[in-house]
Amino acid sequence: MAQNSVLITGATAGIGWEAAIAFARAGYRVIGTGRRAERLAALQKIIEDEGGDFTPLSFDIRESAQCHAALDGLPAEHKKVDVLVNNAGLAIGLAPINQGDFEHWDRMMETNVMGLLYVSKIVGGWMVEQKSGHIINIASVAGKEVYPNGNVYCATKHAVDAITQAMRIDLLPYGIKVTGIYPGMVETEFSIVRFEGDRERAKQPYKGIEPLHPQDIADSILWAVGQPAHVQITELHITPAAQATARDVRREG
Ligand code: NDP
Ligand code: 8X3
Repeated sequence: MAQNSVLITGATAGIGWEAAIAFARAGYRVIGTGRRAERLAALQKIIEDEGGDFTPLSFDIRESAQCHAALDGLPAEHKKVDVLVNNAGLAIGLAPINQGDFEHWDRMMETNVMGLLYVSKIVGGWMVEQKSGHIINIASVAGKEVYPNGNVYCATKHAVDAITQAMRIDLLPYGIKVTGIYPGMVETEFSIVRFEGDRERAKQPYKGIEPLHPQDIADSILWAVGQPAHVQITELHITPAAQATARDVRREG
């Protein structure tokens, strides 16, 4: 029987990294993307040392030409993708709308929305041809709620939510499942990126709570993908036990 395969965007860190390892351990052939080629090489070594199969694909998801060149250039056997995990994304900055930074806004819009669309069109096109597949979009609690100073990041994740719902309709005729995952706080490089390398500030959101670990989200993705053929998980909302909404968090101490 042919080996199942998964393509995960943003596999160089956090949720994508853990998902790549989890899928490889579950026997999937993994294609992992991200800009940092050296991280992809390190991930490849970890997976191959465990006997898994990993293909690194380094490109900037904001650039449609790079998405095309990297993905179109894959050998035909790698274009049989059973699962696409649209995970690459970021928040940059946390400022009221009147103080926002245009460059930050561009980066979030281009990565979280346009990048996801470019990859979905290309890989979704392969799935349409094969009349099967499962697309997992990593949205966020910020895709259902807004919070102070989260304006544009929340807008991008609301867009991911809308795209997820729309894809589920458009891809229905082809037997392609679409799942949206809406995590609360997960401790990854996310806050380090948001606060532009300020590691002390990046620790603040997780002070006094046990946040989600990226493995928790990886496990949830695997669980959604592992359902029987007739079952589609449409949405998974996952928060730390200490978080009720984007703004309601119970902190110890
Ligand atoms: P990390 O910062 O740890 O990982 C982000 C990943 O996205 C990296 O692999 C990074 O790769 C990739 N990425 C970012 N920009 C680009 C780009 N221009 N081109 C290609 N790849 C890119 O964060 P998380 O693991 O936490 O985030 C993963 C997803 O989960 C994001 O969509 C995020 O919005 C979402 N999320 C995160 C939550 C959290 O609390 N952490 C909660 C809810 C959702 P590289 O830099 O090498 O290009
Ligand atoms: C990341 C979670 O609450 O920092 O999507 O926006 S949050």
